[in-house]
Amino acid sequence: MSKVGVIMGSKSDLPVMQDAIDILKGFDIEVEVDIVSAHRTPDKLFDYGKNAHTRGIKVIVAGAGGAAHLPGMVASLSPLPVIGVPVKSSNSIDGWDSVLSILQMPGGVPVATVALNGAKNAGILAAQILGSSDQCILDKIMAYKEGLKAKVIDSAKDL
Ligand code: RP5
Repeated sequence: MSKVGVIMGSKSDLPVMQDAIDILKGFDIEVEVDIVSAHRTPDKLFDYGKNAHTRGIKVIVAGAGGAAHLPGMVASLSPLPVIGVPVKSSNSIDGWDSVLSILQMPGGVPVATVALNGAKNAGILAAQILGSSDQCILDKIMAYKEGLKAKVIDSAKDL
């Protein structure tokens, strides 16, 4: 079965990254969660980036804050698509540091960057990537979108 790898630079990122884990599990997608620090565990980062695709992971969601090198470094090492989540962490100035560290990648090494603390959208995007070749996941995403639509229409009834 296809898996999504969710990694983060520190356990302190988990309250934000949990949104990606929850939405993926809601789509019944298997998630492998780990803490991989670009700066504190560089050897683990290299091992993860080089080997994630060999154990069924199809997409990587990587979150980090401040000098957020994890998503870009993983993207440089892995053939898999990488979705970056900028985290507003204790060492962020205002969050822009996290955003720009992940967003401004050089040509040839893409990281699909979501909004600050936007782990939920990262999870949905990872599911959509898997869904492009898996009808069962695609059906769940279409149902999810129908749910979004129904909520908006319901909310307008009370106005
Ligand atoms: C980054 O530094 C981590 O991704 C985290 O967002 C931030 C702070 O880490 P801790 O000092 O809380 O472990 O590398």
